[in-house]
Amino acid sequence: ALTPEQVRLSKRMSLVLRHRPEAAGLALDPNGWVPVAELLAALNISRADLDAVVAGNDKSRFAIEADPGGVERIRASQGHSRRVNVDLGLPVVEPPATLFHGTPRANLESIMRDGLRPRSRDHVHLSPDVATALVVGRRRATEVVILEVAAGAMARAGHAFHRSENGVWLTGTVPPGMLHER
Ligand code: HQG
Repeated sequence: ALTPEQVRLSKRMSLVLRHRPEAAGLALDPNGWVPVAELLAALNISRADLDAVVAGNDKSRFAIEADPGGVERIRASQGHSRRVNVDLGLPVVEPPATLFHGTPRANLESIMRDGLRPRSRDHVHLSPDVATALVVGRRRATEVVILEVAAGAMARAGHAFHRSENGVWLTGTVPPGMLHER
């Protein structure tokens, strides 16, 4: 588990790599990557600090790889704001028949009317299992509902699905007819 200080750093990295790179004086490339050395300098942290947070992260939120020139780069695997305009370049993949979404019960009426919308993010985020969906919903409220999403039917109707490097399912919107409360 991460120390409280490492959790704070992880949240700052999420902010910078998903939502507000400019706040740290950074620019992400079109696929969301930034050179590791630039991130270290911008956040004034050591490589050991970074590696501890990347390796210890409960959801593997960050990915590090070498770019084609051998320079190490890092990005958030999912969760980006639409305003940063990142294309993760993930392939369209066939989803399982059912995916799940955990949300505060207070959202239910609106979701059943309008469907699931990405709001400020790039995609609607869906979970592969109920346990994960519960964790996602409980970030925001104690009373949560689990929605079953007819992902297989959506795919057949032409909706694109992607799976992030850390196993989160991403799609554009979920129409109300493809949802029901579990
Ligand atoms: C709700 C975390 C009313 C939606 C998680 C959610 C995930 C509606 C909230 C990732 C609605 C948006 C994303 C509608 C959607 N009416 N409410 N029509 N459509 N909503 O945070 O899925 O920890 O943008 O149900 O694990 O909660 O950051 O989405 O409650 O993977 O790595 O609007 O964030 O990952 O909230 O979470 P979010 P989310 P990290």
